[in-house]
Amino acid sequence: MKDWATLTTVEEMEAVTNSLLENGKKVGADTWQQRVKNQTPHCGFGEAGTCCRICSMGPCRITPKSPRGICGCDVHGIVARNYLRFTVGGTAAHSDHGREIMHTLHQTSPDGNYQIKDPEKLIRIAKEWGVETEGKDIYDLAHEMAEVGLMEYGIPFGTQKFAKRPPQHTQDLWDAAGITPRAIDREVATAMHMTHMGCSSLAEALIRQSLRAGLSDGWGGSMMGTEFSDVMFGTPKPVDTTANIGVMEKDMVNIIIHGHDPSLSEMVVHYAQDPEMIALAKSFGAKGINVAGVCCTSNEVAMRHGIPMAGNFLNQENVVLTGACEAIVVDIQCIFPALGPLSKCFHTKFITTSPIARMPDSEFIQFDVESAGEKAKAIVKMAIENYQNRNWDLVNIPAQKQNARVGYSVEAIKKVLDTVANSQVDEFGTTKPLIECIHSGVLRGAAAFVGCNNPKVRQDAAHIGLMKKLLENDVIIIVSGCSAQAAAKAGLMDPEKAKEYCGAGLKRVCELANIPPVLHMGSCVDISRMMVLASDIAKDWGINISQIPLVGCAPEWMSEKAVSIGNYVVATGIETFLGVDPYSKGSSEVTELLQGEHGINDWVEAKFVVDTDIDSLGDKMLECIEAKRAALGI
Ligand code: MSK
Repeated sequence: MKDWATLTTVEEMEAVTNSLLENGKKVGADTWQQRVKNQTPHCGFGEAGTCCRICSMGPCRITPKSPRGICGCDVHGIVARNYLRFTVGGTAAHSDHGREIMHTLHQTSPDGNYQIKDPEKLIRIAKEWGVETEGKDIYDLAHEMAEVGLMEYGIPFGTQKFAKRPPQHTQDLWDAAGITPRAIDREVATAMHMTHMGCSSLAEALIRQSLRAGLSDGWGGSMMGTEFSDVMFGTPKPVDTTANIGVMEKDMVNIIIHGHDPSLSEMVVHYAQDPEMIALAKSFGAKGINVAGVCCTSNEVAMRHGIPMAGNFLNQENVVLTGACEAIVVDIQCIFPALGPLSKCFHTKFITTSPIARMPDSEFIQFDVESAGEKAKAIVKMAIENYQNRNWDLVNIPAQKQNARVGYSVEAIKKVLDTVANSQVDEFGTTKPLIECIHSGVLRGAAAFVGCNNPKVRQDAAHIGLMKKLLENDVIIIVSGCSAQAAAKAGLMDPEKAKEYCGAGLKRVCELANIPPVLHMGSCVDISRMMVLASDIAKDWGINISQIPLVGCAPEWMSEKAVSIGNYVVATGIETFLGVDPYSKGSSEVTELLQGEHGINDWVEAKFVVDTDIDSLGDKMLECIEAKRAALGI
């Protein structure tokens, strides 16, 4: 096995960050590294989940001397209520993103700002939902589907349409556990009602609702967000790009897009390629316009257009610290409010665009479907005009960059693998070649990496370290969110370099299929793609999802969305490994429910494994994969 000679190490990335922090010191910039120090140590009650401030009799904090809150709720009820509220914050955010996508779909038109780029996918989903497609204009169908999809948020009776996608066995488990998701908004409202003062304090019921709300996200709001983004912006196919801070260009106007909703970023990308805008940039002395991304917006446009990825969650301040960022344009979620004051230390324009994410010290340009083109053009123009305000003494773009091949939607994964196995493939391919590789032991299994960075974990070290361990052991990796960017920055998505770090079986598969061993499946909303892939593998193999040698992992997660994701991944039957505790350790009962053999494991055939020792977490992931292989007799 080669050493990390051709990859970028965490140490090298840290050295680059340190040089950027030095840049920041020159202008008195405040950064998260300093704020973490200011905030440490964290509140022990908060970390254990044992503080309740749901009503105004408290806040109540549980200790051995005061084992119940003023209302009499015990520690298990308090921790479980906090856990459920933590979950539905994420469910609401993800699903509201999906709702916005459905509203955009409703306003698509052949000559408007948004069109239908994948009509076949729209028709496929319409048939799945029982919507008549024959003889319909594709835009009429899109509008009808948008209305049907929007009803999923508030439908008064029945359950979610996409909840019919997984194998029957999974659906039966959900029904038996009483967690099949109903209307998305209802699951969020029910959770808020259950956790209101004087309602549920039974941990088991609260955890059950956490799973149900999570499922309404993963097999509801997020899934619609993904599927209909593909319909409007195109289903991703493999495309080459670059990653890490070195994607910023010294002599170009740098526009950084950050957030989640592709409706904004697609438009910014479009206008940055407009010859009129490029000519304008040149008139200001720049060589052109360079758009690069941060966080999941970056994943969206990298997957569909090969737009370079400047970094993940904890790199968002780094792009400003280069002194070469003309504008950082954000939409929703995972945006540091710190970007406002930080931008003011440089010439950078911090542009917020969504009423959902309003921030001080930003320029607010409200983005909407009708005026999207006009607004995006104005934003690009604003960035170009700002190029002349750069302080060249502060420009520091470290030369760290790796090649990455991204764009592995479920459709793309099936097609690329099936093309290797069969000269004749049907339209979309199947998962059978992947199953054969796992069955024969050429691949030991698969791991789905998701989630964020968290200053509690050395940035990217857990993502990259765990991936390296699994690759060496012939475990293929699918990845999304900021985990994907960690891999890309390191070079693990470079098909040439990364295969050298794999075991012999995985290396052979990568060579035959011409793929990297870490397959980029998209943004955090796109974890729904992973659910579809797992579901298709189970159906093609004729086993249950929980039997597949497949594990989920979020080693550096931090957001409420990640908790919602964790709930739906585990409820789908995939054992899920976490490197950060979800504020549940204060209750033995909740810990047992989430992590024990006879809690949620009895309901959905999977559970959480929490271990902050990352090496030990990796060992447990490999053990889990091998145990599943042994149980299958392979
Ligand atoms: S952006 S939720 S830090 S993955 Fe989706 Fe990254 Fe986590 Fe936000």
